[in-house]
Amino acid sequence: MHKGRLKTLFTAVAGLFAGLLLAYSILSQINPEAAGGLKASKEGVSEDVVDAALKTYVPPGQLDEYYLFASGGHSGQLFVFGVPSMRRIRSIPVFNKESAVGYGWTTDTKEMLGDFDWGDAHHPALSETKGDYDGRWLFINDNANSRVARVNLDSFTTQQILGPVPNIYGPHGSVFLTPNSEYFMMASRFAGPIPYGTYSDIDNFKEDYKGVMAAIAVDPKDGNMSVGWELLLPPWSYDLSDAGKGVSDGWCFLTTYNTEEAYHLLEVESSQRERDYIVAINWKMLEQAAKDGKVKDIGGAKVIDPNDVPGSVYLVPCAKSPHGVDVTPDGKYFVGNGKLSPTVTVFSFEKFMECVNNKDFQGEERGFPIVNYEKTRVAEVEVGLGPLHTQFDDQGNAYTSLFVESAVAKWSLSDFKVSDKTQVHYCPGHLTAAEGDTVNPDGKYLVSLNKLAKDKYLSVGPSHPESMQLIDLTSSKMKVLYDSPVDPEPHFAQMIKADKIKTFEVYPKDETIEGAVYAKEDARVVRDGNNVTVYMMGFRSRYYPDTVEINEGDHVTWYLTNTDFDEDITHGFGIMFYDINCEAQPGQTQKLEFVADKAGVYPYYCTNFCSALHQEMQGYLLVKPK
Ligand code: CUK
Ligand code: CUA
Repeated sequence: MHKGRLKTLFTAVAGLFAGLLLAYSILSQINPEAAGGLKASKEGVSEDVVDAALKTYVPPGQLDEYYLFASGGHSGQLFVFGVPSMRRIRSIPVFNKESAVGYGWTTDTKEMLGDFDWGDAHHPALSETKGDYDGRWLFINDNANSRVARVNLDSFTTQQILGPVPNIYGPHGSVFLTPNSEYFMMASRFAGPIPYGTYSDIDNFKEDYKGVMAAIAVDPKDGNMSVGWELLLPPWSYDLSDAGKGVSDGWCFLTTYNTEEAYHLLEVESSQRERDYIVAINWKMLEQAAKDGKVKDIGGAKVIDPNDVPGSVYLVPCAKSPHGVDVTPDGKYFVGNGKLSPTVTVFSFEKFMECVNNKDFQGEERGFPIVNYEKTRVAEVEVGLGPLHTQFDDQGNAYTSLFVESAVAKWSLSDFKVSDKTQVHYCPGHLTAAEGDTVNPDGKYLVSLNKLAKDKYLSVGPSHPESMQLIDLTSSKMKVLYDSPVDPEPHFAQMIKADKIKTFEVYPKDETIEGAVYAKEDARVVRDGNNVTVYMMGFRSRYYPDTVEINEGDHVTWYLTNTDFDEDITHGFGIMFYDINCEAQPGQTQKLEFVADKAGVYPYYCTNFCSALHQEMQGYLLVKPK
């Protein structure tokens, strides 16, 4: 276009814009609501609804303020939402196969998943530096197969699965990190004979079945997980727990139920006692003991018998079959959520240490001193029925989920009184506040993870989705802003300020990557006996090579490099009838392996819509019969 005409066009557009701006400002002076439009056009809609809409609506072109990472329970995956819009942005496969991205088909991910096609992902935990989320990694446990995974937050992909971690049957009491991500802990739900595979009659439960807590070491450079050491515990059940911080750094706190040590009819038998315990563990002392070699090898792990390290484990009585335990942002208190008692019990760490130092004990159980309850406890907050978990805001308030009452209770850490309660629909398990388990919570938002949705969404048959509700924390009264349905089944979530996460856009070109091909001249098929290696390149909108001829019975290794170094240009790759499928993100190289056990002609094609000629991105695998 001619320069002069461009200038005229520009002036015209600028003029139009200025005119609009003027009209807008005049209009807003006459009637400030007219500019917003919403109030004017939605007659009969209450102020509350308008307020909720304005607080949650993120217009096109704008981004959410927080990431919400919710576990997918027995779907094995992790869901990523934006807050406040509650839009689901992504699902990240972790313990499940996911054909959308070929997770569980590529060589790497197949190896990571190992013997299991599913997992039960419960408790995501973001990595921390000085007790604050640092946005680097997310760790999550698999209750079903005693594993744990690391998701790297620069690519939102699972990069490591560790396990089964030795000796832990069902690590429900995980994942929670120490303040500098030195370790995260995993504690067992089921007591069992160790190591795995050991047989012992169920009547030997009290003697032969063990509870175990593992300390998983995290490499500060790359997040690599390894089993540090383990601690033997009584055959009780441990629930999601927390690490000390600030004044209580160096300790961690596990809640227990079934201190009755029942192994039949748990529903009745494990609910006999008025109080179970919070188990207080000096992990720094145990770390030292492990360094000093006070360990036995059991199942390939370094296992510490707490009898060999006196002063490392204490019991704090807590009512009744407590569920989660949570440490306040300043680390001064740890709070036990009563589950079968309508209370949250608040314990002072300072008082706990006084009891420990003065040996102020009220007995012992299984060789562990029980600290003086009356002295350690500072409050029993009457929150309501079925308290399960607690999170915190930036104003000195705590929020406790009430499963039985279908509510969230807000209470104060200064006077330990309930100041507000809001109904949620229905039956919340966990809740998560913005950075609400760090040393520096943001307040602002709380998400209640409700187990039942019932009538809240269009019906989809007898089983309904789970429901997450966004709650506004910016005023003294909590307000439910938004309902978001979600697939089974979030157990816990973490909410992190969006700008803490730094993603990359394309995989960098790197000639040292196994099998990578960056030029079409280098794309090739190499035969060595009956081993065939395909070095394939995908580039809009073609595969190089687009026919591959092999023989029936060949062992095939197939590399695919996506050489579109352009944000969001992902190519897929599926071979018909061979159950082969993956994707290669921009710049990425993937590896697939299979045996060509069927002769015939098998089209392959790009599964991921990548350009106007995406449909042309295809080829043929020709398998000659023997
Ligand atoms: S546990 Cu507490 S409600 Cu698996 Cu975290 Cu579910
Ligand atoms: Cu490449 Cu579609």
